[in-house]
Formats: sequence, C-alpha cells, structure tokens
Amino acid sequence: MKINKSRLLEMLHDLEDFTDTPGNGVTRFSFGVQDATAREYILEKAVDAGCTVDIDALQNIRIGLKSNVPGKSIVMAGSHIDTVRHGGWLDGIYGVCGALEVMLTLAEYVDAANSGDKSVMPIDQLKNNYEMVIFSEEEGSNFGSTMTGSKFVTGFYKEEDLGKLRDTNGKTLRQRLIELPIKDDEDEDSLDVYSMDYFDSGEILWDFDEIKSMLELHIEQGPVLDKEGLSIGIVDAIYGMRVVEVTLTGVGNHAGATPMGIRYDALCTAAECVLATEEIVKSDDDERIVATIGKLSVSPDCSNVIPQEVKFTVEVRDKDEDKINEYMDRIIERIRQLADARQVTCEITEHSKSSPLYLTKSLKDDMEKLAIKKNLAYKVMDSGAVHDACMIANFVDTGMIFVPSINGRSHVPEEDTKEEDLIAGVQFLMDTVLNEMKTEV
Ligand code: HGY
Ligand code: MN
Ligand code: MN
Repeated sequence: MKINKSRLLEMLHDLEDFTDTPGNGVTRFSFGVQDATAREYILEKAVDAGCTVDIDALQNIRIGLKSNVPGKSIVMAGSHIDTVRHGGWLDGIYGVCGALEVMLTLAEYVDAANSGDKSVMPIDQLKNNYEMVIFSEEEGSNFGSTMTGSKFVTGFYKEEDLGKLRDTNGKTLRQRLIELPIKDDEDEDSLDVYSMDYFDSGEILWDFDEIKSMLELHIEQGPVLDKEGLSIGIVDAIYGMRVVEVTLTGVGNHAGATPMGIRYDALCTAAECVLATEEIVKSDDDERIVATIGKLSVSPDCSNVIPQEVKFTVEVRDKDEDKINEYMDRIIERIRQLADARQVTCEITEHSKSSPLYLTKSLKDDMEKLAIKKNLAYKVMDSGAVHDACMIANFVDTGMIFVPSINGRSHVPEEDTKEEDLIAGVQFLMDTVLNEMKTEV
C-alpha cells in the first residue's frame, strides 16, 4: 500500500503557514488561533474521509478509520501540532501529517474494498482498527511542562494539576481550557476543534487494553542520521528530563546612584548560576548529560534599575534517571551557594519531569526486520528529545521512527528535512502500521 506523496507534501506545506510568526519560524502554541486553524485543517480532511473524531477535555484528539469496529484492538499513530516559539515547520506536525496520510490511504483502501475492487483484499482482513492521535501541549510552551496532554491520558497528571500548571500570565491550565472558543452552533459546517467536556478523570484516562500499539513518527532533531547519510532512525531509548524553576531576589535600586560595592544584583547572581550549571554538566566524563537554562526573565526589566528579581528554568536530561538527579542536585546546591555569597534570596521549585525509558523491544525488533526487508538505510538510536511516546510506552507497545534533520537543527526556523526523507519516513510508518496489523498489502 503506497502513500500519496504529493498529498503528504501539500498538507505539510499548508500547515507550515499556520504560524504567529510568518517568516520567522513556526510559532503555534496550544489553544491559540493557529492551533485552532491547524486543527480545523486536519479535522476537515479526516471528516471528509469518513473518520470519527473524539476530542477529550485536555484537547487531545483521537481520529478513527471509518471501518473501525468495536472489539478490534487499535494500532495508533500520532504526535503533536504545537510548537516552541520560532520553531521549525516539522517538529510534531510531521508525525501528525504522517499519521493522517496513513489514515487517508487506508480510507481509500476501505472504499476500494467496499466497492468490490477485486485488486484489494476485503477490508475485514485488516486485523486491527487504526486511529491517529494529536496530543495537546506537548511542547509545554504555555505551561512549561512538556507532554502535558499525554501525561493526563496516562494518569501521570491528575485533575489537581489543572490548577497547578500556570502560563506566563499566571492563568491556570483549567482557566485556559474553560476559555477555549466554543463552536458557533449557527454555523453548521464549522467543526468542533475543541471539546467543552468537563474534566472527569474517568473520561480522560485511556483504556489501554483496547490499544495494541502506538507509533510516533518524528524528525530526529539532532545530527546523527544526517551526518551518517541514513534515512530512517528506529528509536531505542528516550532520555528523561527534570525541570526546576529558580527565583533569585536581590535589592532593586537606582542604576546610576548605587555604588557597585553595595549592590545585591539578582541578574549578576543568575549569570554566575548559568555558567556554574554549564561547568557542572560539562565535567561529566561520558559527555552525554545535558543541561539548559532556556527561559529567563528579569524584573523590573528596565535599563536604569538594578535587577530586583530573576526567574529562570534549569532542565537536565540524560538516559539515566539517577544521573539526572545527581547532577540536578549538584546544580541546585551550587545555585544556593552563589545566592548566599551575594546575600540574594533563592527559591527553587520542582517544575516537571519525565523518566528515561526504553521503547518496546519486540516492536523495535519488528521495525528493524522491516527496515532490512525494505532495504532502508537505518540505524537504531536514542532520542535526547522527549516525545509523547515516552508516556504512552509505560502502558502499551510503543515505537518511534526518526527521519534526518538537516545539519541536526531543530526548535529553530532553520529546521528542515529533505523531501525524499519526509516521504520515506511516512511510507515506513505505513508499512509498520500494516506490519503491526499483520496485513500484507
Ligand atoms: O523538549 C523536547 O524534547 C520536546 O521537543 N518537547
Ligand atoms: Mn516534538
Ligand atoms: Mn519539540
């Protein structure tokens, strides 16, 4: 069964335009206008293909193939459509588009089978149902916590987290969900892109017994496949991460009238903390662990006022959870020492985390056999980036497919992948879905 290459590329380029920062990367935060527009575009394609649509209270979307029947276990594929600020045109949306292309190809197959086309096998020989999923708020661009939608469907996050997660304006996730635009009932053909379901933990948790496996297709976001000239990555382990939020409070004062010797400058303290963080992780012998201080705000943020308060996030990632905690604890201790030395107060709160994990070995092995059978230039590799797959993998067989990122760039406007690699990745997803269904077509 061959995917429709031109349809895939057309969808990807259409969706690239749904951005708040045209000309400067893709910025499409969950629950914003561009998110709603991208949802509408995808749901229109799905509904036109006769699919079923279910949107849960966290705005995760599950889309079912028209021939799905109760009782058959589900082979699922998907990813996310939200981005970081000034991100790339492929992160997340490529896996969603790939899952949609598989859905549209299967839907065409169902139509052919139902119209008596003898060249295709009867559709009831598809051993499993097929669903695609769009996880909400994977990047955490609103609330700082990655994989928010999948953390709710797996029970990692509970109802109380709706009131704990806050965006940069101080609004909770619950408030943001309640404020989502309600479909205009008068306008019959407008689609529900958000659900007004009230959060009910019973509703939000997935019944994982009905799911056979979940596959996520994604760009690598690193340099490995591109450097080695390979077209497919089969993911083995996904690194874990731990994020803390640091607030340093010094003494604001006049920038001109305050001698250097009597300053308690929160930003100079933060600067020492940033470099100390880098120094600590760079001291690691096997050079695998990474730490990033990517978000920092200064208050009152005026050129002629000595910074009173600085808030920043520290995230540490590695394949080994003990190592993540060992290094994060060392960083926290050093930050406290530096703040004390400058008589600046320091508050550190745990923000979010996810454990490193190995994806399902049997599924990885099946994918590797398939890649060999299809004569693909592939590599089994790890993922430094986190993905919703690492939440779902705790409950069902889960696999990930990577395609190369040119020059290893991602989370930036330069993010890109060659067309032939984009196509090869979706075709491999298609073949893997059918392989999972033990259906030779
Ligand atoms: O941060 C990550 O690894 C992912 O892009 N959300
Ligand atoms: Mn992603
Ligand atoms: Mn990302």
